[in-house]
Amino acid sequence: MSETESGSAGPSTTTGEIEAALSAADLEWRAVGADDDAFTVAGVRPAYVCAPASVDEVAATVKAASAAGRAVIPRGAGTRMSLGFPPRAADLVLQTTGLNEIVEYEPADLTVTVQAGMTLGAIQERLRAEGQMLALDPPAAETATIGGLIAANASGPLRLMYGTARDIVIGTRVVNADGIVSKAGGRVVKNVAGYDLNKLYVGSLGTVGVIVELSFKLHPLPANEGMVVAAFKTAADAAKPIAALMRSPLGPAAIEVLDAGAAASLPDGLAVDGDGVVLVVSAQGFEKAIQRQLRDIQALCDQATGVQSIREGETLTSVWAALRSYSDPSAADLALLKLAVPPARGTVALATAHTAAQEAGFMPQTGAHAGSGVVYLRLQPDTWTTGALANLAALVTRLRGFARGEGGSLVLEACPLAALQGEAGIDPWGDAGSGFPVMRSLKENLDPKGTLNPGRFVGRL
Ligand SMILES: Cc1cc2nc3c(=O)[nH]c(=O)nc-3n(C[C@H](O)[C@H](O)[C@@H](O)COP(=O)(O)OP(=O)(O)OC[C@H]3O[C@@H](n4cnc5c(N)ncnc54)[C@H](O)[C@@H]3O)c2cc1C
Repeated sequence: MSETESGSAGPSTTTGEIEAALSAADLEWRAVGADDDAFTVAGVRPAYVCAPASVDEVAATVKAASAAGRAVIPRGAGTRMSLGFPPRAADLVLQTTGLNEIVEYEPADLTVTVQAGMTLGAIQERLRAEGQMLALDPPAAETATIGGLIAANASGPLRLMYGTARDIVIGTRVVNADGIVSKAGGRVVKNVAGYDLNKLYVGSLGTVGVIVELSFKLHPLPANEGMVVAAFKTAADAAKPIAALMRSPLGPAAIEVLDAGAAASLPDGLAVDGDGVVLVVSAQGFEKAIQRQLRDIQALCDQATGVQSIREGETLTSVWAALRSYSDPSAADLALLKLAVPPARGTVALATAHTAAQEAGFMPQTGAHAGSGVVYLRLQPDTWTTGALANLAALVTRLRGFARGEGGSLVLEACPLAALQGEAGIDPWGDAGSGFPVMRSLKENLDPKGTLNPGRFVGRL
């Protein structure tokens, strides 16, 4: 694999080998022009783009690229392509959007198998007709492909109730780095013999295989929903009802906390200022159970400066939009830091991130899936000056130290390209710890030529 063009703005190869290999396999592709940045991956412009229309074509494409010793960048809708280091090489972008069909749907079995290029929005629409859903609610759900979401292990507020992708993926069909198609799991809920490779592919960032098909277990759509929205003077005040909720048998669907910056996108009348936070608790299920939950949750919020229950559809929709937007990585010139800490420390992590960001000169927007211990910090200064980039680097180091001290981690999920380069030189992933030699060995064995997304992942795998 050529590394000469690493981080360059131009095409990473100009040789004809890959053209010859793709043409020999009777595949369609196009060269990327010098002024075409639509497919640029973290500053590296690919030489070619193709959009295979079948699993066989994906396999033939990867095989051809591998034979030519060229790098393949899998791409869905492109909503999370900024995640990770710039690739060492990006010869061919392989778009999965041509794989957009439901392969098999059995409502009675509560399972579905879909092609990886379908959008989550299109999948949900089909399932909704049968009163069912795929229990994943990441940002950009309407436009993101299911393959990309699973490769990035994206999730949202409902992870508290349903878990994340690893809990609902039951089968994965993958084109491996040599172009061979392989399958893990299948269409029944208990079906894995040997290592559970499904778990490996989830969150592997397309570095060990191109996901072409996925099977999921499904959930019924909740019959009804209500929310309690409560304002508190500080995150510490909100921590008390959260701890009581987590110990209770109430089983809320989501427990979210937003600082003043993130709460600004809530509907009118729900915002706070200064160090105030808004706690949002969602209750889903049967009507009587919801009424009971809302009453009990409100009672737990006795320290709140304001509390209300929301049952009305339009306001619920607006609150959900705000809850999904604070972790959306797709805005331009955004730095998005994701901290993971034990759930009981979620509000402490939120307050720590908020204060540290202010001290670094930023106006933070901070939101937390507090019941899961996941905190997102959004920073969008007017311009990313050299000073702002240096402040970001120092902030990442400081908060990574904090998260590690809590037994957790920090990942930089989005940032301006300059933050990964030059003096700022931020590592978006951080130290993978003692498991890293095993990860490296896996990558070397599954992708010995470095064909798939080379250099993007943890430790530049
Ligand atoms: C070195 C390292 C250590 C980590 N340690 C922890 C930890 O101890 N605890 C923890 O909760 N989280 C940790 N993370 C964060 C990582 O986000 C989780 O492991 C992740 O798998 C679970 O978070 P999530 O479900 O919210 O996924 P998300 O945050 O939505 O996804 C991020 C994870 O998915 C993968 N990924 C990211 N972007 C893409 C993409 N575009 N395509 C394919 N894959 C992608 C990566 O594997 C990354 O780890 C760590 C990440 C790294 C890199």
